[in-house]
Amino acid sequence: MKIGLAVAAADALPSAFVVLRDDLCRCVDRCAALGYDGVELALRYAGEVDVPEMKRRLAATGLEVPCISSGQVFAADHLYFTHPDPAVRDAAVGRIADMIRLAAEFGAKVNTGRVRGIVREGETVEAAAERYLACIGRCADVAEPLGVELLVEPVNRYEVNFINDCAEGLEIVKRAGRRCVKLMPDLFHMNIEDASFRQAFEAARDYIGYVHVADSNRLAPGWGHLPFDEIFQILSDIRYDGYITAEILPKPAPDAAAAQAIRFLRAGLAAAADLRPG
Ligand code: LER
Ligand code: MN
Repeated sequence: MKIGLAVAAADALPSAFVVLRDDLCRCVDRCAALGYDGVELALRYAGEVDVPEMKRRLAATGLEVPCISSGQVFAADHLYFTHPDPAVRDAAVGRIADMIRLAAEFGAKVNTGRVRGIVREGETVEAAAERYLACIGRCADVAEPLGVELLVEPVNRYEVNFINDCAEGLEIVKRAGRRCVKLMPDLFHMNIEDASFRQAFEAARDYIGYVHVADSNRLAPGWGHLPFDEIFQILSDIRYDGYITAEILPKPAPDAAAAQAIRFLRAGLAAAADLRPG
């Protein structure tokens, strides 16, 4: 498993749940100094990234961009896949398609997170699901030839009212029926929505493309009350070998939180590997 950190540009809104807000290339240098393997870029527009300069920073540091995330497209611009207005859906798909083309430059995945949208008052979950699936299908048409995976992230009920737990995420991934569409469990949301970490991870084991980690309070792992020893063991048991990326709040201070996350996650993964039967 590799360890990433979610970051955003200096002007990102508070609704981008990231620990570092800085020039994106400087974020890469800061993550490298802390010992991370990768940097997840939380973007509003694909055009925020200076591709040649970012590639130079990645080559110089040996870091990767494993994922581009897109929550600000929903939170800042209110564009989403379940919207009743086709023009809004088209704009959301267009923004994600640009991020897919950007992700292809880096071998990254694209998290479609909150861009999934909501079930609006007076509408049914099924109507939302149908609009959502049509949009994900259009994104998959762009992503598949480029070899980019699209991630579906269950998000807790206090942020959206559609695709909240891993079972709902898994069902929609299966309904999408596209090999590039994968599930992205996030421990923070799972702690609210899923009855059992083990049951949820085991049910989804063949569909997981990426994992977000935070503690129960969205602070760095180790600073809340999630059962991390058990979670590391589950990830090892299901043979998950992708990225776990810390999506945490910049508290008590960005660098202290980022340092705690990498220290805690490296130690926990090493201990779980030691316990793994050969
Ligand atoms: C994003 O990864 C996330 O976890 C949400 O809470 C907000 O988009
Ligand atoms: Mn997340």
